[in-house]
Amino acid sequence: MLKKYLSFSKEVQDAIDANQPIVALESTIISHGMPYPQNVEMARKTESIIREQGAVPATIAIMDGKIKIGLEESELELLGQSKDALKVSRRDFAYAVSSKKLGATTVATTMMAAEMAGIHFFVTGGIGGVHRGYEDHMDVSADLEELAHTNVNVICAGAKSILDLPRTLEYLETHGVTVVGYGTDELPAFFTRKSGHKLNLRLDTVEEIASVIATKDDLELPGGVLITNPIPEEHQLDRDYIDGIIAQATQDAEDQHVVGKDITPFMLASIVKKTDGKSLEANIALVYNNAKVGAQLAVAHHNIKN
Ligand code: PSU
Ligand code: MN
Repeated sequence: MLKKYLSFSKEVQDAIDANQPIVALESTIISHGMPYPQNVEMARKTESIIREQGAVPATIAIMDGKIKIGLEESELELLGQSKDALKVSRRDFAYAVSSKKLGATTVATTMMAAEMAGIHFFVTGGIGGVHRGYEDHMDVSADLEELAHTNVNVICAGAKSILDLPRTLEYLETHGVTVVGYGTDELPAFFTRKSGHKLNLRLDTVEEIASVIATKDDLELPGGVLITNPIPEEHQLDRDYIDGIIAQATQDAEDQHVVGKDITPFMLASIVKKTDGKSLEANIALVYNNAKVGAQLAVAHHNIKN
């Protein structure tokens, strides 16, 4: 039954048939995470970086009642330009498919679709988490719950300090999610390499991470491993500078009563504006770095399994 909803691009279908390593990519980062045309350029280049490392990219979205695994150029362009693509979280998934609307998948729903398609690695920029002020509004991204249950390993640059990072780590610990610092003792804070929050596990090679993942699967432990990969030194932003901008954007969101799923896109766009595009450059650079590491990890894991 599920099969009738999945639609594979030729490149991804060929990769499955040839048993090649595949890396999933999300589409909300394209439709709601970055402005056009930089978003489409980022999506294309991210895909080509994954190919250069010997893996096959599979950008995921919901279109015409299908869960698309791998997008054509024209489909990337459509998503990048669309003003009304739905931001599809787990609760929206069935509606987005049944209504045949254009749906951009978040970290949570990209994980769901990747698992349906048998893909176990997924590269993105940053994940959602526990929002600041949690004690008042209980806003926790569905991304965290998905990591707890769905067996897809996610490579990201940590989470932005628009979120409550210590609570995000606590939540992940409670739900049994292994969080790896790739070459770092601290949780990276997206725009900066450091956050001041210690991680429980640091690993310095993709082979070691692949081995943990392969063992986790042998042990039949559910959920995904979260690999946090710091932004390259030369692209990181000054911590005080970006924290100041984030504080202003947080205040704007509050003043304008932005709530629910609109908060993250609002904050991202506001930060890009307030930094004159500097945050966008950093964001794109860290995605490319994650694509490289994520593809290397998928290849290392593939080598263990084959
Ligand atoms: N963080 C980013 N860029 C993004 C997102 C988060 O730096 O594009 C998107 C991802 O798709 C993530 C989603 O899954 O926002 C989280 O939204 P929420 O906080 O509403 O769960
Ligand atoms: Mn939320």
